[in-house]
Amino acid sequence: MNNKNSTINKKSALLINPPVYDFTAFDLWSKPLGLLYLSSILKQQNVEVEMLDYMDRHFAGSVILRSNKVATKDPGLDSSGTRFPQNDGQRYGCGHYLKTHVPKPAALKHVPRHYSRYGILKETAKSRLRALKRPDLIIVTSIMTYWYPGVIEAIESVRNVFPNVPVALGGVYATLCPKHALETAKPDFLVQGGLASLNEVFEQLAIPASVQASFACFPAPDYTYYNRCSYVALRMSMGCPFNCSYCAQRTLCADTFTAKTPERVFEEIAAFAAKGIENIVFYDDALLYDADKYIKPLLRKIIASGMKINIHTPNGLHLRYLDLELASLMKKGGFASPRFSLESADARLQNETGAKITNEGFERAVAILKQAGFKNGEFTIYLLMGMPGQSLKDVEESIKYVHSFGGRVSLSEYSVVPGTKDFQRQLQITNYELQIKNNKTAAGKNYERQLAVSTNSELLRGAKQRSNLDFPNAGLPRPFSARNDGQGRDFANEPLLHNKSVFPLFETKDWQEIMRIKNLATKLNALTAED
Ligand code: B12
Ligand code: SF4
Repeated sequence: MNNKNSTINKKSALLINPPVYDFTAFDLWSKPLGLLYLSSILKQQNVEVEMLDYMDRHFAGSVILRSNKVATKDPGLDSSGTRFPQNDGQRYGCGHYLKTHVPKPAALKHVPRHYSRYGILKETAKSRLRALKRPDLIIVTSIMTYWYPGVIEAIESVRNVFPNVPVALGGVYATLCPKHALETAKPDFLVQGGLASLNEVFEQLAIPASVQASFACFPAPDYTYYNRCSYVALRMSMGCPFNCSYCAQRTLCADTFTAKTPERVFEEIAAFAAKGIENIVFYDDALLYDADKYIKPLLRKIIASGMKINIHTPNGLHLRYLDLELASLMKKGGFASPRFSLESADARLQNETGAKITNEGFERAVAILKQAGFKNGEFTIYLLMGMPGQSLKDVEESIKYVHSFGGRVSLSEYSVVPGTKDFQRQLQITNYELQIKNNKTAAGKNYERQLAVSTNSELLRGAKQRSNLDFPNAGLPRPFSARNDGQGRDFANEPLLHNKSVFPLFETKDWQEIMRIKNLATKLNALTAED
């Protein structure tokens, strides 16, 4: 085949990371990693690829949308070759997005907070799109389910500029809410799950079906689209051996744990470090799993190479896999402020939600961290707030507990995520409540017993014992307690209600108490840092 023909026949794809609609958004090392892997895979198959990332914080200052021709430039440099500082005032490359206040959608009217659109402006995006050549396929990703308004906006914009080009939608929202996504965002086709289900995309782009799509064989993610890159996110592995009641990783990553070899991941990191990237961010669900085989050899290589990088783990690490050798390697290898998951210091909640850790395990791990050289305040512990059956008192006690061991606390507000055990339970409760509502005679004394039977959930029985509120309201998501209540508050069919800021399991009267507890965590963190 001559070169001219191969260029003419070359297929092209346009990748889109939509803007975000939310109460709050901050770039805590957030990149559309699925798309960036997909970009490398498509380029390997000789597909011409362009990308528009609405959430690129440094996009506004860029002169042209990067094309493949200039895409190999150092991501630490701007288009004129000037090196930019690795962050814009925030530590380790994190920072604020461009933000525009917008009206709250009906389903969120009851939440007393501003609602905003984050990301590059619609007009800027449109003019960038117009500067591109018509692709053969448009590939849109989606991250949080409750960010779907951005997906709708992106698909509408891209269809305006490129009518009749097929649009494929994938990612977390598409995988967890496929029916909603098909009906609401209306892509031409939807891809659920990881890259193992890429057949339809490959078909559109005339890629042979034989292409291997196991994560272990993925190339490095493609960061060539970014004029400035203050950090690089990647993964060593996909999957996790646990199956916690609030987590959808089994639905997203299938039931397998797959990892790249340490050699391969080291090469990826070394290549980024050579381009001036100082902050490496792991998105793994279980980065420390099977440590002797994966993370330990990787860290040994990083240490031996002498490269100076900071390693970040915004997705909490497993405390149970820590041993002294691993903690020492983490310290020497550049873990800046490792984040671990405890979620709650309440043994019963730990057990009921998946038993990934116990307090004994936590205390053992903290002792190891300290032995390895991590001081008080140099490690962060995630706690969940608002789990079913969890009272605010539980949260307060957990904060004090973590602090007493020298850990900084990062509070994560609980939300019900589709594709999880908690979501299924919630659905059962909601359906049961509806029955009660429609059949008043079933209410009353039988309610509690029937509820427990219908959900078969230890968790809910625990809710009654622990909460200060009167059952049956305790542990039940008030805003969701009736489906289709005329205000769109239907958590099963309205992903906006999966937003963590909705505080699904607390009543509005608790807001002040919630703020007090958040402030307590902040105050204790400041004290921990001074220790
Ligand atoms: C890393 C991570 C984060 C990072 C940032 C992620 C980001 N990019 O912005 C941080 C730590 C900041 C974060 C925060 C939170 N997260 Co989070 N996070 C994850 C995690 C572990 C990985 C997501 C990811 O990027 N994966 C990497 C890429 C490679 O995978 P991917 O995007 O799914 O793409 C794959 C395929 O779908 C495909 N693909 C992607 N797009 C497309 C498009 C097409 C067309 C095709 C063909 C294929 C394709 O390619 C990829 C390769 O297989 C997931 C769990 C998980 N295992 O997925 C939770 C997850 C997404 N997070 C979740 C939650 C709950 C949160 C928090 C709310 C936690 C909290 N209470 O504070 C916050 C919310 C932050 C906010 N601003 O609102 C939930 C989802 C909630 C929801 N309703 O959607 C998840 C699923 C975890 C869970 N609990 O089950 N998170
Ligand atoms: S251990 Fe973490 S990643 Fe694994 S299932 Fe539980 S919450 Fe999800």
